[in-house]
Amino acid sequence: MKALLIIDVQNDFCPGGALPVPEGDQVVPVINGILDRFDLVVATRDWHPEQTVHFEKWPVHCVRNTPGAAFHPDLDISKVDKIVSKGTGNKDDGYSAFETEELDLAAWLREQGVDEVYVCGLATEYCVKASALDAVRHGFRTFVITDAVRGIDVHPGDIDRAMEEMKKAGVEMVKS
Ligand code: VGL
Ligand code: ZN
Repeated sequence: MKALLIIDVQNDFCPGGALPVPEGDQVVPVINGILDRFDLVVATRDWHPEQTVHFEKWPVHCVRNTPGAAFHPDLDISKVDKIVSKGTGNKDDGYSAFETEELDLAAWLREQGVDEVYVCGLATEYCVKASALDAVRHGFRTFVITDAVRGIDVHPGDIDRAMEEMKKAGVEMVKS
């Protein structure tokens, strides 16, 4: 069973948002076009409290229940089976979809019969990387859909380094 894990395709991570990922919105049509190929679709959302240590590193973004935290309006959430909120605590970054307060995602995916996890969304070197590395650690065959992710590259080369780190850990790179 194949699951698609859509990471944080939210307004604040798209151009015009509070923490824009360059071309972040360009993943939306790519993701919409592949949804039907998966047995299960999970979408995460960065869902921060108003105050968190995370905002010492980053501009305030994706505060829960604000327009910036909403999914990109063109993302087809009608085909999403489960929405997982992450970054909900105030003491850490909460980058990984596998470290949330509300759900043991690895256990839940396994219960559904999932053995392959395909990761897409934003941002490549933060939440996509953390989630893909955790998926491998939890024993899933793990893929990153390279044309359905975008990164920030705060320090030029961050995205490339993240791709290498994921490959070394056993993540496979595929195109949509
Ligand atoms: C993310 C930076 C801050 C992400 C979340 O979703 O990759 N990046 N918060
Ligand atoms: Zn965040």
